[in-house]
Amino acid sequence: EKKIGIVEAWLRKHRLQFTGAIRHPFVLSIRDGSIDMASFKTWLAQDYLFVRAFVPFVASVLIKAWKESDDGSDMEVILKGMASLEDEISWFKREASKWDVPLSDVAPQQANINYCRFLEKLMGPETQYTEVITAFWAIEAVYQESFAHLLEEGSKAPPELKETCERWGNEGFGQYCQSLLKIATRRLQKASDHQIKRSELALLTVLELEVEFWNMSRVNA
Ligand code: HMH
Repeated sequence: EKKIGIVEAWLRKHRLQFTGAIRHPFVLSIRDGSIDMASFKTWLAQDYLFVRAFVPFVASVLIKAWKESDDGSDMEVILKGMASLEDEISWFKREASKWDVPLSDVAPQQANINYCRFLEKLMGPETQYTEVITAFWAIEAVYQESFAHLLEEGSKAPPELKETCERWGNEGFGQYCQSLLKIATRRLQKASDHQIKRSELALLTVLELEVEFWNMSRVNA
């Protein structure tokens, strides 16, 4: 079995699911400028809760890298990503106060609860590094691909959402995603068929959960 470029092969195989996650109507509504700000506020509050739950998930990936990785530089990539979440949480708080979104009374919606439950499963000791690093890359890559599209030519994204688009669409974040992809690809090359299968399933689960997460903001518009 040829295992080189396995993630790229999966993205080709699951192209519809991937496109569904990175070209969601919510994201496209930002791009064409038709976005309803109530939807944006819902997304903002829910994503704040998600990112808070994402911190312990990334911490668990870091621990697995330390215990299971054959390459010491993995830990540095993950640590950098984890450190940037501190700034991200501050940004959510600033952005929420700008839009008068009270973060203290936000209750997680079902799609958010489901996503966080999946993260918790990945955090467990029974889930191996190869699978979690693949899921980690996928989670970051969906946001990177989604928001980078809003910075590209032809985007009519409202100026007040430019900062949001740049947060995940910027080139540095893109390079960070490439680093995660490189780690995942390296691990998958050495993985058992069982781990490969599980990692592919984790990717598909992330894509579904991301679509549900975007859907959340539209339902409450
Ligand atoms: C739902 N997926 C979701 N929120 C995020 N902030 C990211 C991915 C990227 O970290």
